[in-house]
Amino acid sequence: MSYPSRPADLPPTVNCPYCLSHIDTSRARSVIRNIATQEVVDDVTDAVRRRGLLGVASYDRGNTYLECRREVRLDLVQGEYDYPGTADPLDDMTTVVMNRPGEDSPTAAFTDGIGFDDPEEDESAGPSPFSLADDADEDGDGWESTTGAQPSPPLPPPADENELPEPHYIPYEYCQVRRTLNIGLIGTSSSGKSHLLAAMLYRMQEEEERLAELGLKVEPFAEMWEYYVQREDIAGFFAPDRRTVLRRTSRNDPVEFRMAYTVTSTWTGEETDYVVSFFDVAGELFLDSKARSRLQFIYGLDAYIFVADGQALYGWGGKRRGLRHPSGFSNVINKLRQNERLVARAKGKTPQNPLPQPAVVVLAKADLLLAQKEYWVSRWLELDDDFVLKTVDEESEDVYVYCATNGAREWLYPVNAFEDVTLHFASATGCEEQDGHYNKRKFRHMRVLRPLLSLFAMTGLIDPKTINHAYVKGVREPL
Ligand SMILES: Nc1nc2c(ncn2[C@@H]2O[C@H](COP(=O)(O)OP(=O)(O)OP(=O)(O)O)[C@@H](O)[C@H]2O)c(=O)[nH]1
Ligand SMILES: [Mg+2]
Ligand SMILES: [Zn+2]
Repeated sequence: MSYPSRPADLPPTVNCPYCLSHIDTSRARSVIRNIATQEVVDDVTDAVRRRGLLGVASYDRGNTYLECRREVRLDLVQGEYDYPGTADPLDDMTTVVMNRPGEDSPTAAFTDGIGFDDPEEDESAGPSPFSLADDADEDGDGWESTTGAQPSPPLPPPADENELPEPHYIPYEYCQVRRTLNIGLIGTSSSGKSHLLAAMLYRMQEEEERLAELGLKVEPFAEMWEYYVQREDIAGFFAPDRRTVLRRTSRNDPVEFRMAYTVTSTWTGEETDYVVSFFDVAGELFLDSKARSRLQFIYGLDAYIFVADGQALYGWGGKRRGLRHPSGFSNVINKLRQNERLVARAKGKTPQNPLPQPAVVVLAKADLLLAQKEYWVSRWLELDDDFVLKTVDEESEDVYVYCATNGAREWLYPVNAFEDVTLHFASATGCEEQDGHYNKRKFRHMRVLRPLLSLFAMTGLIDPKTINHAYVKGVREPL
């Protein structure tokens, strides 16, 4: 018996959100995975080619994946595996200080890079005086450490630490949707990405009615929510009688979106379905020159959440005195710009400057600043205003001033780099952890939905006028 060469319920090609290749669906395998162990437990390629996803038992449809492996990729997109090494601009706009544990004064100053008000780097003007020399990127891999430190070359780590797993797997149902909104959390180790994401996802579940008022219907994508809350640490974080700390994200965790929603947007009068997915990887990857293959997904994101670590601010005497460690924002932004230039050049177009996607900067762990009664923070953080979106610009201005006057200009780098950006104070927990737990009485999610709703407005999932902005074109049009 001969079967159609590809599943009838998939287009001829599908974009892999992880390596950004185009997959030939007539050659790719379809498999069932055990979500807990992530092992492939069955091959359903034939069944899927005969009947599409209907060929799979209903209880397994949410566990069906399309396999992205080298042989089924129609192209290696620009930047994959053969990324040309180009020097990054020396981009640190903030004096970053490193403390020894227990100290509250700087022991070493890092870079003191370009002034904040400097114009955008001008490609046509040749290398910026702030650019690193071409040979600064010694391993030629296109990633440069922001610290300027020159450690002796370490032994090569095991391949799986840096490489995107080969093959990797895309949820089958994700391949069927036409519109996707891939959102990435960007920020260094321990900045609070995973806690912020968990709090956001939890609040999304809770706020069905108020989301509906904004014209949104939100449903977990496939069985993802069930699996997400089954994770031991997530369950402990959400349980009111436990409130345990989330585990740190391992650099070996699969680069797959953590959670996704099917979001139906209705404010235009028509119903438009999107799959909104969230990428949350180990922050150390953003500062690691070896991890570029694992980080390939950043070039395919439609929107960015920059997570600034409120705990990184040091000193207090009416004013903060800088950052303990770099945020990693500028590394990522420089990579995105570099990619934008390469892709534009390949297509004979002018690179888009600023970058076309929308972004938010979240000053996370802001509860720590509230505890110090810092005026700019306390003005906002205790408001229950997730859905009062008309004040987003006002808040953005305050966050901007706060960062600019407290030694955290580095956190403002996305403001110039992206087409549209809003800035927010938020706290995922409302209090600090102690011995792996949060104080159950103090624990609360503070304003975590607001940045996400602002992104939804900038991307047109809700009416951009709710935040008095225009629609940002960066979101990918369906194929
Ligand atoms: N006070 C306070 N602490 C927080 C908050 N969110 C996270 N933290 C703490 O920050 C630490 C790191 O949080 P994570 O969410 O794991 O950070 P991450 O950015 O995901 O880190 P990696 O996975 O290593 O990249 C944890 O010890 C948390 O207790 C917050 O809203 N307030
Ligand atoms: Mg994490
Ligand atoms: Zn892939």
